[in-house]
Amino acid sequence: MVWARLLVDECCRLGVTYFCVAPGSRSSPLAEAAAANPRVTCISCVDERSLGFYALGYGRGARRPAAVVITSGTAMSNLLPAVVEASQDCVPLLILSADRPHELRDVGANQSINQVKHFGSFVRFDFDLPPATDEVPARMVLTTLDTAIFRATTDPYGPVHVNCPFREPLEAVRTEWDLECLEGLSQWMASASPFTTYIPSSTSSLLDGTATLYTSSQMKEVSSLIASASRGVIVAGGLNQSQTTWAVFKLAKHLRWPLVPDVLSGLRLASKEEDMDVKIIHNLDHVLLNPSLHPSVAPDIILQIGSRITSKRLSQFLQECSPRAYILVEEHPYRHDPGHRLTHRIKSSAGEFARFVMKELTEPEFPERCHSYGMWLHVLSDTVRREILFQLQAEATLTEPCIARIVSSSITTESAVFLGNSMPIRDVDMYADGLTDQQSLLGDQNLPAMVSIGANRGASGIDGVISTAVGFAAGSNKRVTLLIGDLSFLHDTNGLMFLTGREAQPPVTLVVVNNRGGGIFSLLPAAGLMPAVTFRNLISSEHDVHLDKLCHAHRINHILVQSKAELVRALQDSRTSTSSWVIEVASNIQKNANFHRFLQQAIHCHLDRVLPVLSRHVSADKKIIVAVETSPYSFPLTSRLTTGAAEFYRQGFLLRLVLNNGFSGYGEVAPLPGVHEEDLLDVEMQLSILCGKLTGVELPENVALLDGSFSQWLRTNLGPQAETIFPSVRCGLEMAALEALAASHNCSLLSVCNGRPSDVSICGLIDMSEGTPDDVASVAEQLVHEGFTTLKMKVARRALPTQDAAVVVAVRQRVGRSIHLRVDANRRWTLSQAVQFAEAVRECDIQYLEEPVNNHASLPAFLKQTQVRVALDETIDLNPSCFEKVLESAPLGNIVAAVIKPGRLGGFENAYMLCRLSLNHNIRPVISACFESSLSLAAYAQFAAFVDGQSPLPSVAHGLGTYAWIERDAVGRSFSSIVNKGIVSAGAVNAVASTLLQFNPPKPRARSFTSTVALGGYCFTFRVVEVASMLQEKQTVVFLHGFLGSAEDWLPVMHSLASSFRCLAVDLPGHGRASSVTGNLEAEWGLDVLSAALSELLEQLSEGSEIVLAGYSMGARIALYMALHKHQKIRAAVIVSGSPGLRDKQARIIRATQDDSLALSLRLGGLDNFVVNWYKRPLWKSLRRHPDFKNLIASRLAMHKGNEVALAGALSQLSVGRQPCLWEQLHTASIPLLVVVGKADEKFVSIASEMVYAFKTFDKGSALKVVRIDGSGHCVPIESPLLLVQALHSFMLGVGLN
Ligand SMILES: Cc1ncc(C[n+]2csc(CCOP(=O)(O)OP(=O)(O)O)c2C)c(N)n1
Ligand SMILES: [Mg+2]
Repeated sequence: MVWARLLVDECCRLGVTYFCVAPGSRSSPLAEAAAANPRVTCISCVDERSLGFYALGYGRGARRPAAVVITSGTAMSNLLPAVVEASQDCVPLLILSADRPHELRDVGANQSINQVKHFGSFVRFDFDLPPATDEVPARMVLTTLDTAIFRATTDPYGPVHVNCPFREPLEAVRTEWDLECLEGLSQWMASASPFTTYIPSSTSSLLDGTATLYTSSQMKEVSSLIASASRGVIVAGGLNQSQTTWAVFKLAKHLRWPLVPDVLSGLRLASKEEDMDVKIIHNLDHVLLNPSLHPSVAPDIILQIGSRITSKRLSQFLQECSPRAYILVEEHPYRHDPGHRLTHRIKSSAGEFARFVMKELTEPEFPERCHSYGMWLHVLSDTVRREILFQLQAEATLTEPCIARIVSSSITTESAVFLGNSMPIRDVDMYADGLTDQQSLLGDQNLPAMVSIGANRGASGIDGVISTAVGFAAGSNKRVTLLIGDLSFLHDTNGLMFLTGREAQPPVTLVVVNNRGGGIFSLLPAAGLMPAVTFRNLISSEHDVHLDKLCHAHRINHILVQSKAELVRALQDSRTSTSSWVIEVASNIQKNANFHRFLQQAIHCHLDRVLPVLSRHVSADKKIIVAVETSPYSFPLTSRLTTGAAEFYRQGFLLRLVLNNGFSGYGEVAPLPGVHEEDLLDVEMQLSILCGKLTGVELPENVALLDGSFSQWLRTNLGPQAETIFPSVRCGLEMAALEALAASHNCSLLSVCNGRPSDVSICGLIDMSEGTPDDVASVAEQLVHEGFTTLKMKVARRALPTQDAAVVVAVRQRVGRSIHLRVDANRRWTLSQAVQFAEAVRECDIQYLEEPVNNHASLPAFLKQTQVRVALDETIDLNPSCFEKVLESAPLGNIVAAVIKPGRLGGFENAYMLCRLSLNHNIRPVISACFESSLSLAAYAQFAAFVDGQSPLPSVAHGLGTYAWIERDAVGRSFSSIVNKGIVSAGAVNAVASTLLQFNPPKPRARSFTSTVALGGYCFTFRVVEVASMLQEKQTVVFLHGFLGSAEDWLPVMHSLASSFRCLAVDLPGHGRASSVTGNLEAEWGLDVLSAALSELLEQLSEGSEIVLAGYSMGARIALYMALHKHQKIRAAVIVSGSPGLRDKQARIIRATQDDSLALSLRLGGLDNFVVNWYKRPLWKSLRRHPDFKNLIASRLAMHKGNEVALAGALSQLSVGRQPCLWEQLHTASIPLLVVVGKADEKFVSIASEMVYAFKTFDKGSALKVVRIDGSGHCVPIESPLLLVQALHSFMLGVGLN
């Protein structure tokens, strides 16, 4: 009765209120329900044939269906003539036939015939409901009827049939039902609307194919629902065209809703260079592993575009999260609603729908209500993404998730990918990363670059996959990479025949994950519940087929790969090959199942660890960095450093990072000679640029996650050059940032990272380069007396290893067995020396020997020969990837500790990654200092407490005993004062930073002035910006900017070089605020006239000293011209992204004309248009993605507003087409030239190579040096000042300046 009433009620809600009821018993529940419903009109007739025609007539007249209620058996057969007519003439009609339940079918039961699909092809929709039961959600009855009526009433209209089996008793008697089956119905019960509202799109104009109008009030309802969302999410299911995908992307951007992409949407593998306005949630699937997060990630409105979702976890979550509305947009009319949850079903293309919503909901009415929800999803997904990356990297062997990741990373936008069913498609969905810049070969249009992607997900068969993929390659005319399982491969080996003998068709690379069976089944709960043999033979179908021989039979290239590196190489090789390849990747079902479980567990734990920080990240007030200042320090040491450096003092910089909330954090940058590659001057230059660049930037709370978010933050704000920050600088910045956050929350660095305060034990450090064994033993005894239980001694300091050993033996005898003794050889011994030492201290029970040998290749041999426990230090400092190599080759178990120095490794985040890597191998991390001040020691102690708290192994003493070397500190309260018996409480170190003693940031030193040069009827007024060196008698560097630029472009570089050079920058005519040319205005002033004027200016500016002239782009051409015209004051020239001009006369004429017309467009079309179009050129591809780009545009507009005519003049006069070609003169240069180009600036990279060639031809190569700057395109001074400064500085040193 419940179902009958639901059916009748839903009919009424859908406008079907006219019921034609034939007599019968089985149909009595429906008849009764119809009669009981006040909205229903019933009519009856004993002849079902007549009743059918009567209903047909009603449908013809009303253009909406009548419902025919009919009993089982031939009663319904009598409806066939009416159904046929309705079908042929497109008249809506609904047949509700009662039936026997399944157990009474085909058993000779009375009045029972086969009613399923009774009307054959004459109905538009046909469905056999299950017998009414409480085991199925009741809403399924409603969605079935909604679909049926929709199909009956949309083109082509026609009859539909719902077969309704009823079990006895048929009369309305009370039975116990589990009310759970009514779940999800409350909204329906409270309203008068159908459960799922179907909305067809009506194309009003077929001619242009775009103008689709949704006029219905239902669409108004949809748009107001969208507008009311506060936790709206767009789910992009399988979409099959890039246009569709972009429509979804634009819609997400417009609504500012987070976008969850399925792997088949194209957006899951889209470019990683994220448009900041769209939050793409790549890893929601794994976020959902934490059920505790479900309430906070649950949306209130789901807008799903494209119905197929690969992830079962995501699909289930969407079914169960009870949104206010669940809207599905899909072009076909079918019911894709496995959970029976859709509230709105829009039959439409994504493009039409997106256009409608964007038109309906315009910007001002649409506040950023969903912003914080989107942020939340994004930070969760992002930290999961990083954790996945970490775990995949940390696992040395090639796992199936890693295969999916490597394969997805090998695809470019020029190729396509096809995904086999079972685990391949799921692994790519879960573990792929977005495309990198190198993979996006199609240029950018402010839309994400995407690869074409295909899969057979209609029925998800493992059959015919190879054949489909080869056909996909032919159809899309692209090289295809197919990722496929071994069983799927075997299922379609005939498909291999398509790979040979196809003329001029794109090749296919088949990556076969051979786990020798159906790996997917081992991931199911049933796997462990069945006898193993049954499972192997009948479920996972394990086999031992030789795939190589199958390939051989088909004459197809085959390669077997076992490791990450081999897979990467095989994919690279196949990409450049013109034939198809089968890359067989060896895997193992059990290992794969274990790794999947491990990965999911790791992500679960990771989320637990980071959640408090993430919650703060989305809820805390915005923190803006208002200043980053540095102050140099120098403090005396008690004795010489153990690194062997000669000095008795320590130098570095203190860093203060001030936030807009008034709180500050302090950091320390102190490169240690002999340990760091950078020196003080290097870090000073970087700091000067970084302090400027980070001012005004938001400091997000998630930098405290220690999961890679700090790196991401640097990259977001500094662009690719962030990778080039020196480790000591990076560590100081991170320390200051974390301390500033800690200060804002009135807590410690430790708790800002969500660590628990605990005691940190510290190891006493003994320098034993001098003194007798007895002397050293006395020092050790003293330290033990102070409370230390672990001591570390520097060995390899004496002439013979046996002498070092003698000291260790003496110490051991003096301090007794209860004290841990470590020794550190700092890679000073050969293998045989180290072995000699190890033999001599065999009885000393050394905790570990750090870095025994001078070459890490001989470490395995040392471990084999001696059985001594070893710790790694410099080996991991030099290159963390060495760690993996050492672990691969060394017998495990004997490497027991890793010495981890945040100062050397580039900060806490990097250090923590290494800690986790070592912990994965049961190696204990020992946090150590590089002889920094107490400020760093306090931070390191908290970090050590954090690491101990995350480690499953018992903690060991950390290497912070260097405080004993500090004689006078940079902070008032020294670290030594809080160390008690070799232990420091992480809770107590908090106070150290607040007692900073000296902090004197140097004042900014820029000024500007104008200088006038009169020359042959012209009067040039130049505005000059000067950043003076603090020191006297320094060389002068004069900078010239590029077109549209100004002297200010060079300020970061100038500040950075200011401690070594006097730096000046000139505004070129037409640019900047005050520079101008007056006088002979009719005549042309070209490069030659300007150069003469600049020569005169240099004369004025030089103050008698020589000058280095550095120019960028247009400025570079001027600098080169002047350099080649032998201006006597110019000592050297730097050409950044510059060229010697055009060789071909015709090309020069064309270029001059082009520049003239550009100049005209600037004058007529205005500055705004001009600037926008100028930066759309391919030359600026990487600049457009640089974080400074938006500011750059704003400053260009502000700088040149009102100055268009002069600017246009400069564009014409200084056109490459008007300047003389300098190629032939290059070899005449008599001063050193430095040519700098961005590596991504292909055009100028090749110009630079040609310049070298032009030089070499005349045997002068040594005077022209080319530097290619990593991570930069054309605009090097903006994109990569950090590396540019280094290049300039070393060039100037090289040519004997400074
Ligand atoms: C034609 C067909 N038969 C059977 C299935 C059921 N099925 C789904 S996955 C799978 C195992 C696939 O094994 P493999 O291709 O090696 O992938 P793996 O599970 O190892 O990732 C099977 C038999 C199917 N989807 N299609
Ligand atoms: Mg398999």
